[in-house]
Amino acid sequence: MQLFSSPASPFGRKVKVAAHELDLLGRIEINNASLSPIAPHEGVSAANPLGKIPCLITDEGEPLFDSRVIIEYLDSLHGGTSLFPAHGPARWRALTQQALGDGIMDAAVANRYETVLRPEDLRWPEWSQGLMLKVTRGLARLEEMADSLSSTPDIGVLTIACALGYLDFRYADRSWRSGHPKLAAWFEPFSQRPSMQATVPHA
Ligand code: GSF
Repeated sequence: MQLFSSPASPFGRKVKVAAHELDLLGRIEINNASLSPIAPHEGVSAANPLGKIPCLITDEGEPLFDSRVIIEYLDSLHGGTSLFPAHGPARWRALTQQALGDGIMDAAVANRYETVLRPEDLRWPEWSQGLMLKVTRGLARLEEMADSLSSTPDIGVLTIACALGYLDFRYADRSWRSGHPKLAAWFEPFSQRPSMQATVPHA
């Protein structure tokens, strides 16, 4: 399989962490693609018309996107313990945690485009503030639920961990740990997992 991703992509990291936890990393060749909404990557756009990473090309040549679909696919190949709780409240909780982590990453990535890519004279501070308010509120919710966050990986907590890792990478100045002590205490051991250590984002 081939995975279009980049070392900085939080959604790509999500897929890599999942692949690592599922012991499938050895079957995936990583194709690093540098791209942005204004600088698409030809190979990625050919596979995913949305022009986004991560995008997985299966051994059968089928392109799969986005991170949610790719991880479900990898999980289906695995056969062992699933990253997706099978049913009941645990399943809906994990999927909602995934949605929360994805949403924090979506807002943080969009704000990065707004504040780094967009020409300075076209920037709109209220838009940027609105995006970062989603991050702030998301962190507050995570702090409230920190006691119930699993210390073993499932689709929910691995997404949350990638979101927090992205804040460390791109928004270190915002020091998310301050004001979120329980969340920080949960993240500390989780971030030491080999899957997380092997995928620390970089430029
Ligand atoms: C989001 C992927 C995404 O925003 C998923 O895979 O779960 N819902 C999707 N990817 C970004 C890179 S990143 O920040 O991980 C991307 O490809 N941006 C380029 C663009 O044109 O938006």
